[in-house]
Amino acid sequence: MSKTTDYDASSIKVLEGLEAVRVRPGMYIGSVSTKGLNHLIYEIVDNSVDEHLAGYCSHIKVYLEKDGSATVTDNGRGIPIEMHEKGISAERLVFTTLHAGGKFDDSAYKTSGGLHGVGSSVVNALSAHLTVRVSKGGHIYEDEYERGIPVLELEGGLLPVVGKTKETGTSINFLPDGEIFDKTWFKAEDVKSRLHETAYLNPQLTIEFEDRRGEVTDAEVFHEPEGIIGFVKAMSGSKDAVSDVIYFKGEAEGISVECAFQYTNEFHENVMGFCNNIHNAEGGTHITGFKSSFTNVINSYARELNILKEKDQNFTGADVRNGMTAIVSIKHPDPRFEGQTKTKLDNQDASKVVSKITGEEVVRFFDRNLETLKAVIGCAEKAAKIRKSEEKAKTNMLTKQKFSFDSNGKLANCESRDAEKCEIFIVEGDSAGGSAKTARNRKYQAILPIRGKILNVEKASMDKVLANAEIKTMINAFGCGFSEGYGNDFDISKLRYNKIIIMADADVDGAHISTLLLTLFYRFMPELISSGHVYIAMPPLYKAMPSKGKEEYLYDDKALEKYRKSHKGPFTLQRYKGLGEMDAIQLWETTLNPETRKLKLVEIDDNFQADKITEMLMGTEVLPRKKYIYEHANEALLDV
Ligand code: TSJ
Repeated sequence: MSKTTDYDASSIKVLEGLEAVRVRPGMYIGSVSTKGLNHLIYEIVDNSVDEHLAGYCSHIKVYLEKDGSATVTDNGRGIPIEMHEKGISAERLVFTTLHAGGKFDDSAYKTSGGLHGVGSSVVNALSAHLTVRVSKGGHIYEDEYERGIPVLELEGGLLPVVGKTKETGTSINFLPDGEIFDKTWFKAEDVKSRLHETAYLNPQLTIEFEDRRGEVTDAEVFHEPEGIIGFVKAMSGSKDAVSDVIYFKGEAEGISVECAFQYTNEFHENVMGFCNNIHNAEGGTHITGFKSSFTNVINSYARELNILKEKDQNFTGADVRNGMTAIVSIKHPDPRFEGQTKTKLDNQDASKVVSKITGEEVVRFFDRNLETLKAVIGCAEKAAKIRKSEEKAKTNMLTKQKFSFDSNGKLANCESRDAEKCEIFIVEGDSAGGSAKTARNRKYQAILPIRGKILNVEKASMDKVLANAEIKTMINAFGCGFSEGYGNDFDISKLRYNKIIIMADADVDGAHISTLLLTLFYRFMPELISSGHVYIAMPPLYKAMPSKGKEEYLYDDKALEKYRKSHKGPFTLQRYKGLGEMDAIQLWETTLNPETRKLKLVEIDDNFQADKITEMLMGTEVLPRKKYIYEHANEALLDV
């Protein structure tokens, strides 16, 4: 084979690879929602973080530009530009070959891990336009792509020089492709939060952020020399601290482990796992190693100190972690992932190593800090006491529930037991609930009407939560139980419905009800959200009825504006004040029928941020909530 044919063959392969990304973007970046869009930035930034971990980069800049593009710049060595074996520059290979990211990378710990760490070629394939600037050896080189395909013809495979510089580094500017993404507006809050997280995990790194899209530029610098200690402090926030932040690290079998934790007077635990600086939303072996070892250590101390008597049962893991915020961050040379979203660490050696180091280091600390130990055991005792009284309440409630459940008959269940095909609609108001029961497909669609506002679980005590009729019915209907600090009885495999759809009016009250329900799910059944089972129905605001032609449902004011512009001739406009105003047929067409309805998947971009925001929006403190609401008043109400 001649050299040219070789090149042609490889370039065809490249096109096929990038095309696969464009056909199924979700496979590579999770989704084409705002979450997937933001993910493009993280994919690019992670490359610069790799360069930092290799020891060559101290600054990263991330700019959201006025034209909707994003620019990521680092002061590393600059992507290699020299000719590679196939007569194509190394830089081109990076941007056109799937999984090429690690090829030139000699650092032991690449950040890329799991489903999402597939790199720069994916971003390139999903960008309408991408420009690369590499500064090295006194020159600035440039290359360009459109939808993943190189724009420039290279002379002998060499990149054009566009300027001179004394610096080195890489700069990427990319514009996400509107043909691929639902919306192409990066969400600055989410991007900032993730960059901040990256700064905590890389204490020597400085990350500059600028949102240049508004009238005034929003600029922030993230530099967290305290590392994960600072991260835990931020997670604990203003909560009443029971202990200082405790920190330890260690290394074994080529795996390095770093942990920081703190206790506060709160009834939640928040333990976050990271592997090679990537957040593991579904946890995994490092987390189980940490938890099991920690539980053992606390129980042996409690026995030794005679706080647990011979007849007493051990504290449960959840008791021991009552009030704990913790980060477990490991570096693993060969991470494997499993789980619904491939974010659950699966390496068995990680569990062993983390467990061993945690055991040794926690004992070393508590041996020298008895007061802290006693305070921590105090938190566990409090939790155990509440757990025991609630176990009683729960047994009572579940036995009672079995009776009231069938007799009060509020839930109109579906006939099928095939969870994959079943849906449950949680409907605001008895009247909409009634119409929905008539309109639904009874085989696969269950309807649960709820009256008015449900209890705000963020403010209520556990026994109040469990006594609430609406909440009981939901827990019972979903079939998976619930989890809270005091024992995890939640089992997602028992879920009876593939989709849980919140159906509330498109007004302030409706949004409030949605928020209350989401708070309930987030606190007591978080896996429902993280594994993508929770949706919000988007009922239309208007129906346009032209004197000639077909009726049309319009879902927001933008759609109405468009309709007014494009529609010729007179039409009557009906405005829906609420779901209760629709008859069964309209309700079926607009909100129930899977063919025509609009649903919004509820996603949580960042656990840390979600936890903070939930607490702020639904908790007892009023001032921070006011501030947040003022600052976000112009955003879409349901854009969770
Ligand atoms: F991947 C990417 F193109 F998206 C990207 C890569 C984006 C950004 C913003 C930065 C980078 C990047 C890559 N920054 N630094 C590097 N470094 C290298 O690729 C590099 C340079 C030199 C050597 C060497 O062995 O000399 C090795 C590597 C991996």
